This record gives sequence, C-alpha cells and structure tokens, in this order.
Amino acid sequence: MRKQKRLAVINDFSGFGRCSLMVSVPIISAMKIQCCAVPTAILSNHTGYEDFFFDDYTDRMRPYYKKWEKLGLDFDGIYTGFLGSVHQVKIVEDFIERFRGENTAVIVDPVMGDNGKQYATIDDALCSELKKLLPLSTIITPNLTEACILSGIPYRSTGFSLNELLAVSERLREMGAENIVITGISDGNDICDFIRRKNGSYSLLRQPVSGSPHAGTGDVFASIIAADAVHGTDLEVSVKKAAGFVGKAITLSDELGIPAEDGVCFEEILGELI
Ligand code: PXL
Repeated sequence: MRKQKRLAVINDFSGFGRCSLMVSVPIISAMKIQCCAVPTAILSNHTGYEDFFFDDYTDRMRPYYKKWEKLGLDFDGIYTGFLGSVHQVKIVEDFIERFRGENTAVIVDPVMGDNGKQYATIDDALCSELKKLLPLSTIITPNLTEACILSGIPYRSTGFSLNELLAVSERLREMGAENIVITGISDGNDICDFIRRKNGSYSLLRQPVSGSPHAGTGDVFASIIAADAVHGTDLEVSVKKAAGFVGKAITLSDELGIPAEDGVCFEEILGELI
C-alpha cells in the first residue's frame, strides 16, 4: 500500500499578502503531501506593509507540538521559514530533534530579508541565532541577501561572479549546510539560482527576469523545494520547477495588476503542480 508523505511546516500565518503558511499549505497539498503547520506568529498581513498586527507565538509552540508528540506523529520532511523571535531558534532545534527520523528531509529557509535589507521584525540577534539551524538542515534556500547575511560576505544587488557564489556557498558549507540553493541572483536581464550540492558539485541556473519583484516568492519557491525533497526529486529538477513556477506567477500577477506587496497569484496556476 502506498503511504502518503507528511511535511511539518514551521512558519508564520499572515492572513493577507500571499506568503508563509498561506502559500505553503496549498502548494504542498497540491503536491500530494499532507502539510502540518506549526505557527511561529500570527499576522494580519506580512511585514512588508507599513502597518501590521503581529502576535508572537513563541510561548505557544512547545505546548502545541507536545500534543503532536503525544499523538506519536512523525514526518518525512520538516520545513522552517519565518521565525517570530530569537527564542524560536531553540524551539525549532528541539522540534527537529524530536520529530526527525532517519530519512527526514529538513529544509531551512533562513527568512531574514531581501534586496539587501532585513525585514521589519528581524534583528541582528535573530540573524546570528539562525546560523545554528544550518547543521541540522539537508537543504537551505536563502535568497542572495540572506546568503550574504549568513556568510558575512557583503551584499551587492548585481554583478555577483561565479567565484563569489562559490565563496559564499563554501562558507555556508563550513557552517554546516549540506545542499544549498541561493535564489534571486540578478545578472543583467536574467535572474539566477545557484545550487551547491553536498558532494561539492554546483550549477548556476538562469532564466529571463519575468516581471517586478513580488512578496512571498521565496516562500512559494521553498515550498516546492520542500515538497519535492520529501518526494526524493533531484534538486536541480526541483529548482527548475520552482523557478519556472515563480516566474510564471510573477508574469501573471503583473498582467492582473496585482501590487508587488500582495504577493503572486499562484492560485491561478496551482493546478500545474498537481
Ligand atoms: O516572505 C517572507 C516573509 C514571511 N513572513 C513574514 C514576512 C515576510 C516578508 O516580509 O513579513 C511575516
């Protein structure tokens, strides 16, 4: 009998703005995996808007997943994203320790910032603490800003050479990361994703820029990578799929006049992931 896979997603719930759990749950479900959410914070809308309601979930997370332990749950994958406070890093470490099995894929998306800037609720202490998750991961999916923050190598919006990407990824490997996907590397009219595998091999994948930068695209991307990792899909195949899907969603969002901060209208093409 076929056994359906199960993926735990530790991320915030932002009601409006198409990011974090609001994109992970539908995408992972469309990819035929049972998605189980652990909220890190509840927001009215993501922090890219001028104003937002923010309810930190730090104190509720342990009692929440202790009930999962009582139910005897285990997971084929654990995917962590936006954390609501510096203390949540220890909680995530504890969650991974308790729920990871021998073959559990652990996808760490070190959500900290974009375009060279940290998000509104992310401070230096949290950025520093997040480094502790790298040795627990099987795949990390930082964007270029986050890869630079983690590695300590200065960020530039354009002109990153292959040698510089190798240096950044080497530093991340020294810090404990196994498979590394650095997203959103801008190069002329192209946008590139860089893969550095556990065995040291690498690929630089490029596609033409498809439109304006929208919020939440990193979460759409990482959700596809996480679901594919649970299925055991080859990482390069998965990165191409995620990049193609995000590119198409951006083009469509621009066509429909969706403001960049409202995210991408992935709902329109969700069926393509099924
Ligand atoms: O998409 C990343 C993200 C996730 N969660 C929250 C955010 C952001 C980016 O702004 O604010 C709450």
